[in-house]
Amino acid sequence: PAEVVPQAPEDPLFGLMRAYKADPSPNKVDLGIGAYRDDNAKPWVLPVVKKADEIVRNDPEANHEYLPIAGLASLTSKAAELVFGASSPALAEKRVASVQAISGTGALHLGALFLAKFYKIAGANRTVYLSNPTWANHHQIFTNVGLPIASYPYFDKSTRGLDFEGMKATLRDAPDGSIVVLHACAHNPTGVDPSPEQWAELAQLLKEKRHFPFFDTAYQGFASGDLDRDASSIRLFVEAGFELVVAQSFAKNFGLYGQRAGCFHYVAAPAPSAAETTTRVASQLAILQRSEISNPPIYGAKIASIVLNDPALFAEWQDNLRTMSGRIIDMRKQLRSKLEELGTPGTWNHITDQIGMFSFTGLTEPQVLKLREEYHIYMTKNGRISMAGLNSRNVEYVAKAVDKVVRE
Ligand code: PLP
Ligand code: TYF
Repeated sequence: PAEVVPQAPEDPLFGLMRAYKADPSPNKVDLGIGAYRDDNAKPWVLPVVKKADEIVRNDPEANHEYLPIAGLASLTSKAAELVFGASSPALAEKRVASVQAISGTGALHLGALFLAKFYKIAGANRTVYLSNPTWANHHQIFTNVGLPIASYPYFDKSTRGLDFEGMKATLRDAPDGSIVVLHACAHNPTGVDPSPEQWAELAQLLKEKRHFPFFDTAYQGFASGDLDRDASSIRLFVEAGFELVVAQSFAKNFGLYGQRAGCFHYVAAPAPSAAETTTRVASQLAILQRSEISNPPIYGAKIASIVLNDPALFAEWQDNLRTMSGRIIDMRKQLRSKLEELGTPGTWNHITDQIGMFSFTGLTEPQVLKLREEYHIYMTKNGRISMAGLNSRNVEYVAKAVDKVVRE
């Protein structure tokens, strides 16, 4: 195929990372990639992950054998409890099939592949509706398996909040039985989530339209610091009796980015035959997994499993999650108050209203480029900043630079 392969453009996010690394300025600030940094701008190995890692290393029985096709059972069972709640009727009724995946991306891909192969139901539409904007990789993940994609309005530029009316109108007009991708919490890139009341309305709308919910949960516990609260959107839909799927990542909430730990979950709608349906689905997921990756990676899975299965370590994990989410919330407050003290033109309440890893600042592309060229502050061109890139030493510098470019 040599002569027909065109040069592909570099991934913009990784291009940004490279430009940051190459910048010799001592003042440079990385607000690009969505990875947690501590107050010293360093990656943070969660103390609980260090402990679990020690346990893995010191296990005299440990080896490097293959995991089963569906992954480490002690992980997938607890991962399901984490998303759906330990007392979820869906779990008790054996309506959940869980498969370990290559982090969130691999779980999304496995789900996309599963739907591409089996979502061929009379009267249902195969189009996948994505929020506008969404995590850029969503477009390629669904397109790669041959599913058509469309978008629903999500972000309201004027309020820098949710365009709820626009979202509902498009989902109402969409053909019945469309696939709808929803960010469970801490929407990437906007940091804007529906309220509990809005989630309830969405569940009702999707029910009426017989749409198929595909949840992406990459920030559970990372958004509010409360694992249950960050899973409440998914639990609401499960309670409403949907058949749905969930792509779950442990990259951010365990800081296990490069270990590629995650799970894919299928939930059958409540019915007398639901457990049997789930068994059939699990058998097909195993076949897809077999041809894609044979079996998932073991190391990060063991670490997450140890934490999820030990009550003391689990409590410590929750504490570590509160450390991360708390520092991010504190940075939101500081950035907003410094901009307000400077009297920077515009309103800045959205910085503290938005949640999770990111803030959609409203800065324009020329302002973003000026911040990069003149102040060595790196963010994506859409004005998204990774809040974790801010710390007690650079937040003032960033606020002053933003103030300058906004005034120009
Ligand atoms: N989905 C969303 C919305 C994300 O922001 C991310 C990571 O940034 C992912 C999924 C998947 O990440 P990973 O494959 O590293 O788990
Ligand atoms: O939005 C972000 O910052 C993420 C970061 O495999 C990321 O896209 C990078 C690599 C990856 C998953 C997520």
